[in-house]
Amino acid sequence: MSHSDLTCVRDEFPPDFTWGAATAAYQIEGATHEDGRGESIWDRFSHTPGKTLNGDTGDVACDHYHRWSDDVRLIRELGIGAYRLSISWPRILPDGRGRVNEAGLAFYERLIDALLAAGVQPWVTLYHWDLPWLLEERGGWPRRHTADAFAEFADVVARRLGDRVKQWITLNEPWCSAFLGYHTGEHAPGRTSLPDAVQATHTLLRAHGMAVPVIRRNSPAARVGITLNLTPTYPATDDEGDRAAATRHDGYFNRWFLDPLYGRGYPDDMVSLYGEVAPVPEAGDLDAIAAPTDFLGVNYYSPAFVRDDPARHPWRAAPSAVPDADLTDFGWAVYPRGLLDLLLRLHRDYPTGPLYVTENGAAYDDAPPVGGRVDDSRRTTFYRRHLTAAKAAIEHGAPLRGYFAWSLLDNFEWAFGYSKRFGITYVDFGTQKRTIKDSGRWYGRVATTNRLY
Ligand code: IFM
Repeated sequence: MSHSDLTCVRDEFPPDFTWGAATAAYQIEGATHEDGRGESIWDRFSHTPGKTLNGDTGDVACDHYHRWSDDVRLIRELGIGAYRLSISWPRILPDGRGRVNEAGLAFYERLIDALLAAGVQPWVTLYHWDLPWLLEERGGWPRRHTADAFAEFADVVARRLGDRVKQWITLNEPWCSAFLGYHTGEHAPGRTSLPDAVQATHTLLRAHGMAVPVIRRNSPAARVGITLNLTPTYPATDDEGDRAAATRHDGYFNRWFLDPLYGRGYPDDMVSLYGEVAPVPEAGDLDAIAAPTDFLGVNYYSPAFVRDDPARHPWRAAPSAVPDADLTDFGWAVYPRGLLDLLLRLHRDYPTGPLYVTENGAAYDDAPPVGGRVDDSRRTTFYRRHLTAAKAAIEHGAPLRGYFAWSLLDNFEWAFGYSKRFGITYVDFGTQKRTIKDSGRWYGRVATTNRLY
């Protein structure tokens, strides 16, 4: 297929295509000390000097905990039929396990009921990075028992919401939880240990696999999946060294998660590279991880073009410029072709079942509203180009069934605080006023008419 194929796809999407927007609890809710919520690793991390830009925290964020009904109205106004949210673990189990906080469950129950009443399908992610702090104190994700705690959390939530929520995502982007949280230390809990990070991947995958049957038991009509941040990886040149570096980089970001999820165990090349820090699965672990799922969630932002550099970790290759790519204000290369390649590769190499793009979007430094409008044409172009790639993937056979814009709202962008705006809705963090951006109006039109403009 040539690059020009991206310009000649038909503009209509399949009739039952899911159109949504996504958020995550810590990034929007605020109210971190209210109604019995416990502390999470992100509360602790963001309150540690030097860990986030400008010392920003999620204490208030978009104040969604208080403004949720306005936000449901906003989703309705946009015209999108699905909303992906995450559940704050410490709001439900303030100590990580044991004591259940009824007020936390009641909050999500109200929200889900309001979404359903508005005709919006809730897509619920159980873990989007806010591990209860007490579990981190007991060893966090590198320790096996954290997977048991997650299964307990999944049970409590699915028991309460399982009659109404039909789409469940166990984990969001376990690569980030493990490697940014425990190896580079850029994310909470901020540890810098490779062995911890690699062990964390194993516990996270076990946690996913243990939660799948728990959710099914409590929510028999539900569909259950996992969301991965997948990085299509290309060698910078055709040089053998660069090609081998790209294979390792793909192993580190992609195959390390995909292979065990689809029953192949950890990839041998990566197990050898990790050497003595590679996890040693116990009996039953790999079967549990490979629990059959109903869909795969794919978060795509940018590709990796890489070259060999023996001075670096052998698996994390040196980055190289992405050819002919504009950059977002985050400095991420805009490369829609990567989404097409990724979806086709998943379809070719793994028995994923239906695919959903559960996040895709761009950070641009939007100016505040003028006359009730936010002119963010670069973001609209970003979405149009990526949706064209998504449509091309469908036409080439990829079982893509839905797409979620990241994000419904400008929000707390982790270590970058409030400096990066990903929203299709502008949030004035001083007044909490929401203004649908031009990209949001455009996306809403696409969602309601099921075609590209
Ligand atoms: O904001 C994040 C989100 O929480 C997880 N995926 C990537 C987004 C943009 O960085």
